[in-house]
Amino acid sequence: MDGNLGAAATGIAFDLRSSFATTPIQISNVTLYGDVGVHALVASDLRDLNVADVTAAGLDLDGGAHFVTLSRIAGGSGDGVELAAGASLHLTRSKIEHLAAGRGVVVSGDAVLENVLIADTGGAVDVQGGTLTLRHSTFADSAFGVARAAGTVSVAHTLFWNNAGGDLTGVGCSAVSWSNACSPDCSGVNGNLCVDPQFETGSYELRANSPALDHGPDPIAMAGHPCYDLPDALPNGPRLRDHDGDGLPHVDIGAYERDTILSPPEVQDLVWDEDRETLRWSEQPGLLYHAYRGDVTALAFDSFGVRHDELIPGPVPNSLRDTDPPAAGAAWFYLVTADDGVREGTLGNATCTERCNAAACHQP
Ligand SMILES: [Ca+2]
Ligand SMILES: [Ca+2]
Repeated sequence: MDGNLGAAATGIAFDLRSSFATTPIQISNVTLYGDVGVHALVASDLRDLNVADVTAAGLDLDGGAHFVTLSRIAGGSGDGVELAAGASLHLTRSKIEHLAAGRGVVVSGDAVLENVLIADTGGAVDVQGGTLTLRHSTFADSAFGVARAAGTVSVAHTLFWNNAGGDLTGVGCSAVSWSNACSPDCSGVNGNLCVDPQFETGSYELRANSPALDHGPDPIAMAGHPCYDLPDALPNGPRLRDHDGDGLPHVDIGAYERDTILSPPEVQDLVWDEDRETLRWSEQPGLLYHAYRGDVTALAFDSFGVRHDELIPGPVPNSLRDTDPPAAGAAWFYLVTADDGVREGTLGNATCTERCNAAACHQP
C-alpha cells in the first residue's frame, strides 16, 4: 500500500494478518489516524509513515519482525510503539514526539533503535522485557529517558537531555558508551559525557559549539555504519563527518550529524580534457592544491592513494597532468584537495562517511 490516508476515528487503521508469516507486509507513504495506526501480528516493512493523534498506540506490534524507517509518530494520548514479547523491531531514522502522556516505545520483545529522536513524551523507552539496543539517538524533554524494569539494555552514541525523571533508570553507566547522560552522571565511563548539548533553537540538531560534536571512537572502527543520520535538512547526510577539521570524521553524539562546511571547501567541477591526461577543476584564488593517486581497487574512506603533487604543474594550479598510464586492465583514481596554507580541505565523501584525511588514516 502506498500513498493512502487511513483515517479510523475509532479502532485500528491497518490490522495486519497474513498466512505468509515471515514475508513482511509493506506499507509506505501513508498518513494514519485512529485508536491504533498499525496493529501487526505478522512481519511488516513500514516506511514514510505519518502516524498522528492516536489514542492507544501508533504501532502495536504483537508478532513478527518489523522494520520501520523514515517515519514520524506525533500527537495524541497513546504510546508511540508497543512491541510485544516474541516480536522484533528495527526502528531507524524516525521521530516520536509530542505524546501527551504516552511513552515513545514500550519494549517487551527485541528492539534496535538507531538514528531515532524521541522528545516531549511521557517517557522515551520503557523496557519491560526482551532486549533494547540503542544507538545514535536523541532522547530529550520527556518524563524519562530509558527505564528498565526487566530485560537487557545497551546504549551507544545516544544523547539524553532534560528528561525530568532521569535519563536512565535500571540501567548502569557500564551499559552506556560514547553517550551523553547526566542522570545518572555517566561522564568518565566508556567515553560518556554529561554536558549541555547546545541544541539549535527549535530543533534537536547540534550547534557549532556543541561539545557533543565529533565525540566518538576512532572512525576507522566505525566503518561507516550506520550510513545516514536522521534526515531533516539533508535527506541523506553521511553519518561520519569531520566537524573540527582534524581530518578524522568522528561521529557526533545523538540522532543528527552536523553538516559542517570547513575551509577550504571541497574542490569542485573536476573534468578531463580531451587528451585524457589532463584533469581540471574550478580554481579559487589564494589556494594551493594537492593530488592523490592510487589503484582504483584500493580506494576506501581511509585509503586514498599517495600524494603526487608533481602532477600539478606550478603555473597552472587548477589542473593536473598524468602521462603515466596504469597497467593494462587496471585504473587509477585521483583525488584533489585544496590547501589555504593553514589546513588541507576535505577529500570528499566515501560511502556513508567523509574520507578520513589524517596521518592515522593513511593506509596506501
Ligand atoms: Ca562529526
Ligand atoms: Ca574530527
